Amino acid sequence: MAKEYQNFINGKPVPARSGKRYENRNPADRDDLIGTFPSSGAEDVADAVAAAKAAYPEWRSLPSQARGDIMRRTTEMLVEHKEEIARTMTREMGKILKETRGDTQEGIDTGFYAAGESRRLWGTVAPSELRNKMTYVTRQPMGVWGLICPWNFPMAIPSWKIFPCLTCGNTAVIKPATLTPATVAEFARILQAAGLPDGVLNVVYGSGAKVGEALLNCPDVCGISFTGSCEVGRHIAEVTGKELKRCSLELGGKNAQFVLSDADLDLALEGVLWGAFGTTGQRCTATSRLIVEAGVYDKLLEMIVERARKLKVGNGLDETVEMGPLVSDTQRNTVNGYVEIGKKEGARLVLGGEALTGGAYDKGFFYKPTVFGDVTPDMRIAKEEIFGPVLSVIKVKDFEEGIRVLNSTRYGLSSAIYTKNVDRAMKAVELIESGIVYVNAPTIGAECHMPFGGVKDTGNGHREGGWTAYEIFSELKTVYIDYSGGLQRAQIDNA
Ligand code: UN1
Repeated sequence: MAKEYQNFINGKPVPARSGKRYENRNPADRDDLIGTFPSSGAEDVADAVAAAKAAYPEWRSLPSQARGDIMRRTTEMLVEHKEEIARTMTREMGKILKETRGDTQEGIDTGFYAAGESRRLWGTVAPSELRNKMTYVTRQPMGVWGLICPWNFPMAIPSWKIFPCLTCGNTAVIKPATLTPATVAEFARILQAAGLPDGVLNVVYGSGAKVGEALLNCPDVCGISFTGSCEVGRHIAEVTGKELKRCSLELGGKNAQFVLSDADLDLALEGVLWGAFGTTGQRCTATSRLIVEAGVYDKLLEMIVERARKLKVGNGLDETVEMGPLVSDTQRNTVNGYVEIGKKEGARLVLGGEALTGGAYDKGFFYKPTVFGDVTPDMRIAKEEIFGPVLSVIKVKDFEEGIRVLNSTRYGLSSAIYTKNVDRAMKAVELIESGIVYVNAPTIGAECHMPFGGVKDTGNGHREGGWTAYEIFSELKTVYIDYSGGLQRAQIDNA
């Protein structure tokens, strides 16, 4: 019998009001049914928001350290349950166990960081321009947040949103991705077991069109935190813009690793293999372009093909597998569509370029590690996000051209430069247009205590991760205290 998951509203499991459910299956093995989940709608969102709204006054009145203690206890339990969470995540998302353990670890790190940060929700004290008067800034919670999550990091990304959002004193309704709902169920169960009061976090399962849209349009929701596609992000920005609500967006990427001729090529090779084929290329930070200086282009391309063709693809639960399936058939069709586009555009397909089928592969959505050589910057496979194991390799004549090509997409999330020349490395850090830059390290692998996000169409200027996440989920209040006993008029009496 498949497990029947329920929404989690006001601390209780509840079915969708419509009674509708959907199945979630393992993308590596469609015979493996993870469970059935509620297909919720606007009425379920309304219930969840009402619960979050009712829980808000008490939750916000707790000292932030008391909230932080709950985050710490939650995190200790995540540590205990790390292995089973990773296994569930591999079953529902497809990425290999090593990576789902890493994803869970990212949630753990974010949780411990939140516990510490609950003691550091600092403001600023400034001298007043008048005598016998002081002024300072304090951080305030905002209300009920809507948290909308993608499927590629089923624990880490919900944790980036939940921990700072709740630590700041807000309550929330979270919509997990429809393709990876089980991990968040476990997260919510643990939060409750760690002492989170009912209604502070509510989970509503269902589609973006129904649940996401209802959250977005709910007048009692004060802000939306969204990670996903540019298209949906733009829509969220429009609605929240019109309603004057806060929204924080983490959108697409077309990340490049730029290798100069003086680089350690073995190191660059390890970096690009991990960046391009880790998570089957389904990270917003994935290395989708490799830009190589002409002098080492042929050599590096050959090294990549040699190694990538040997990557073991399969069910991520097998510890020897190096790359799992794509998350869904739709995703596989999208990836394959881009491969066809690349071929038509005249790029040279040097590896893969098709679904991996036959035997056990027929049970899942597998795709061969794929490499295109001789890609030019104007091709769609050099500009658009693919979200799959497809690497576009571009030859450039020198450093200046490489930087120009690197910056020539609409996105700007994560970039890497490989060189032993410190001057070049520093110049690249200065010139690269992206929110994250790595020197001699791949484009994936951001650390949870540092700001995470991008420039241009990758987002709207907010940074999740680190202390900056706490700026997203809180409002500033400026306080003036006059202890002069008389009326003092700023701008008039301060001569
Ligand atoms: C994402 O793909 O949306 O930096 C997040 C990384 C991970 C997070 C990726 N720590 O690759």
